[in-house]
Amino acid sequence: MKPLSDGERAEILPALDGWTLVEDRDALHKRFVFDDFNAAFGWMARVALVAEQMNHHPEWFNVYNKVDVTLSTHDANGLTRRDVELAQRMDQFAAGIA
Ligand code: HBI
Repeated sequence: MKPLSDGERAEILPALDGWTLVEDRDALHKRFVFDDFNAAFGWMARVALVAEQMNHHPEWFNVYNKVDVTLSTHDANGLTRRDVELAQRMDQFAAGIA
């Protein structure tokens, strides 16, 4: 799996909603905040099914209504299109548009 090129990064990353580059590794981070734990965990459950279908899994940490997510591709030791795709799916679920 090839990491995103500089051109792809310049094009794709600014278009992601609220995702930032992690300082000490080639990864994306976003904190999702939900109304309560039920909403947070329900979102995680939906994402988990998609992650399994994609065979591409998030690194995430949940406390009550917040979920901190870090995306990177282990096999590429960096960001790939799979991370972008999963980030977009996560945003769609969180926005209730999917
Ligand atoms: N998830 N984020 C991420 N990165 C990977 O490289 C990855 C994964 N889930 C499953 C997976 N790779 C498998 O292809 C390998 O563990 C065999």
